[in-house]
Amino acid sequence: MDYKFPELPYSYDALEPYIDRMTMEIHHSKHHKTYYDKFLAAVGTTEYSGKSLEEIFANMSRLPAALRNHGGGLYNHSLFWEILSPKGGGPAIGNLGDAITKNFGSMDEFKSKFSDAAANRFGSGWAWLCLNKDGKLCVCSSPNQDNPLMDISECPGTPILGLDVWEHAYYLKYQNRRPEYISAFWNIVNWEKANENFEKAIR
Ligand code: MN3
Repeated sequence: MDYKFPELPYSYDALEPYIDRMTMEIHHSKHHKTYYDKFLAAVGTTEYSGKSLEEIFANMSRLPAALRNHGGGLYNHSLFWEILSPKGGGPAIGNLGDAITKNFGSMDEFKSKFSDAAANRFGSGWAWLCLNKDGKLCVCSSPNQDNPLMDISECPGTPILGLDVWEHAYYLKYQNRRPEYISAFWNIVNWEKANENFEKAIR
């Protein structure tokens, strides 16, 4: 397969004022691009060259750390850009909205749980909404560029929504105020895309 470095589905300034233009430009064109380049270099030396990221993640425990860090960085950011939108925000929609209410009690309960996972992740990492193998939604966080698709994950599942809580994702605008960045995130969540991810995951 061809590994793809995706264009953003909106302009660098489209998520203002919640995420500023300079953060988006550096995050996408430098950080994400570097994960992509280093992933290509790392995967090229293994038998996994050409395999899907999902297949690589399923065998992560047997593979070099460069694939974990850069493959994770490639996948996680590609998902992240898609679940953000300048037209986002509001409550979850469709079957995902129903499943959130069923699993967490209410949209507010879910948001609070997810926000806590994002705020309490020590150091760099991600917060996730996943569908686990029992068909239930769950919230968790992972360190560095790990994700729930990796066989080493403490919260295995299929990611529906992910939030980058590395400082590079928010420091220029929010400095040490990670909770402000997390609460701004809810204004730009692309629930249409998240619902698509959910529909694919439950199939
Ligand atoms: Mn990042």
